[in-house]
Amino acid sequence: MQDAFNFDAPPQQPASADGRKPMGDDPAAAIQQLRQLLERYAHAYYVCDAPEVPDAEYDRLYRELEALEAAHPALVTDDSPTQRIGAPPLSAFEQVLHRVPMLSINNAFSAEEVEAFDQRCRDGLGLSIGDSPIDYACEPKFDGLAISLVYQDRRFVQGATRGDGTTGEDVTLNLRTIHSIPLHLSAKAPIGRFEVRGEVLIRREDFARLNADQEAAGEKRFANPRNAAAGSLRQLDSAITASRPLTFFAYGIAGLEAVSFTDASLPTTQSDILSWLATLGFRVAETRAVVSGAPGLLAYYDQMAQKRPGLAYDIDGVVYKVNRLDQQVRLGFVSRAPRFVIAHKFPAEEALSRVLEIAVQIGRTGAVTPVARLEPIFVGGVTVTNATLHNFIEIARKDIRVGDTVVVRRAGDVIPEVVSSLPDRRPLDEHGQPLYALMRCPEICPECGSHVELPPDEAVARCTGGLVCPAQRKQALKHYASRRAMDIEGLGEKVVDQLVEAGLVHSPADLYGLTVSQLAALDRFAEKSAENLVVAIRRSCNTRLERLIYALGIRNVGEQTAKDLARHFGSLDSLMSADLDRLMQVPDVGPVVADSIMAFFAEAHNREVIERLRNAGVHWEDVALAASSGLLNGKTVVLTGTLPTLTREDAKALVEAAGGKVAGSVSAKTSFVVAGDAAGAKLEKAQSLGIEILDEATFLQRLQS
Ligand code: 9MJ
Repeated sequence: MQDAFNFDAPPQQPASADGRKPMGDDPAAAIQQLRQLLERYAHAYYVCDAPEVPDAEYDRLYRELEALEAAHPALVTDDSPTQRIGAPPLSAFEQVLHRVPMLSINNAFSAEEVEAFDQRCRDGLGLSIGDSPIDYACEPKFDGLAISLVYQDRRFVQGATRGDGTTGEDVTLNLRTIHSIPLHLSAKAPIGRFEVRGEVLIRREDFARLNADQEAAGEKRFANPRNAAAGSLRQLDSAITASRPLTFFAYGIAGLEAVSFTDASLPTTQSDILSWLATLGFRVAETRAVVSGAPGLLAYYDQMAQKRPGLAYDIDGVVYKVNRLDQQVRLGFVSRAPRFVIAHKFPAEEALSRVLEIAVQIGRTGAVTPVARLEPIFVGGVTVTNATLHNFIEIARKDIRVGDTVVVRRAGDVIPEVVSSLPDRRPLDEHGQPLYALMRCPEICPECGSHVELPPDEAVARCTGGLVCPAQRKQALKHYASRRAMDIEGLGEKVVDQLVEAGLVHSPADLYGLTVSQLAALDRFAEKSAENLVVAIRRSCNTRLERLIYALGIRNVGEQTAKDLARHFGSLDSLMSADLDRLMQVPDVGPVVADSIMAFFAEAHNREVIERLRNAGVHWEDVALAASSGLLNGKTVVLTGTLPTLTREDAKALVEAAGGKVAGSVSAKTSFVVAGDAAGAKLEKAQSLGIEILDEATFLQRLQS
């Protein structure tokens, strides 16, 4: 159990903290009370997803029950919560003959087939055009294993798999370990024998955890939740089943006609049955609905297709059932399938194909991704010819090679992926050896020739050619121009796309050669915005070292690290020539960051980009060097108006880097004022106090002096 719990639990009685009455010397009554409490908490946790008490409280009561049962073995019954941990292993499963066969249901794959189903039901019920539409109960189609649970006088006595529909396997001991299967039913349930039908499955988050645990234990991962559920239910050792996070959803009953109801009448519709099962303590689909006619069915299908990715469990379609049970009886069966039910399947999410080639793709951020080129395959509702293999560790783990027959998965709008390979269909050479070797991660980026690095403990390899790699060009330029980097106003995502696509810009240095007429020739570019952009680009020529370092887009070097590096090294040249030891002297720079910096400057491409920026007139060193000189130690500076190239933030940083302080208002203590356009009251005050006033150019000169 996990820790989130609901504090709205019913008020507790004063008798004890958990509301139990003292039982004196009556162990049977004490056991009974403990079981009831534990069942209530387990129901809240496993069926309602709304825990009433913290796990520790459940565990405490559970241990108390265990101790009492150990002291009084005669009082142990097989419906006690302590019996969910599994029984001694079986040598084989017994066969079970289903008293009421577990029928298969027909499938529909299109709206036309659903409309035809509705028409068949109408015909079967003798309804004509003027008659009302049929009401249908709609449910998700769980992608698990069909199970039948027999309750005799409210106690769970036998559970079986569907098998061939007539005979299944007795998996009672395994099913007993599933917390969402009630071991006995409340007094609301009828006396006598009836069956609850439903599906055993593993929820997605439980599946992810299960596979992580499998991996940690060095065991094989399961291909999907359905396989994991099937494997778990087929264990002869129910202790193994008990360790698996299985869930049961109920969707029907069988044999109810034969039972006697004490305080309730028989349900008359499928939707009543589901509500009734919920009151008996079973989990039923939250997303069920009653709809009218074929349009209602199709609307429900669309709704569920939308909801599907967000559901806690896998579904492979929806199920439509004529809601009224009397109408179901009138419709009857045709060749082992009920006429009143149909499953409307989602397009299959998995299909087989063959790997023709494995290509390497470089993502916008430099991630090196192997991609399988496939024989075209229709899966998830579209034809797929490429599927991701994620990374080279995954390729090795799944052992996927060229020529292999593979399972391809396309779930919803998610990128298609290769899930697994069928090794026995692998093409072999004349010596029985695989025709193709396992593909390894390339050392050189196929797009730009830069080195590919695979940081230790990381699955994803990356091209180090950020600024020069065509695959990363747009992303690198967007970052270069961004506000916290070179701050080139007007050079946003769309403009970068246009510039790259028009072949005008390959690397950041190309920006500085752009002309107004080149820009104005681009789509949706007015003369004025072209002029503004050229001015903004020119302005960025005059920058600070830390901004440039950040703008280079070195992996693992964010804004703060860029600042730290600028302060520590003072010039780009000394940063570029620093070794690992020197880099790691910078506060907060560890081996990973230091490695990224070394790898970046080791690339000739990257050094060339920097050289080209210098040649294009971008400068950073001088200002930076002067700024760290302590020239303004003890000085107070006031900034006012709009400066021609520096932002307020930059100017402040320069003053501070040189040891000065920036004040918000002018006073006799002000050392000097830096004034730009539209400077107002502060400028006047400085003039009246006779304080020195500098423009930006003089201010920068002074820093460099
Ligand atoms: C599933 N698989 O979710 C039925 N099912 O009803 C639902 N299967 C079914 N109903 C009658 N929701 C036979 C099978």
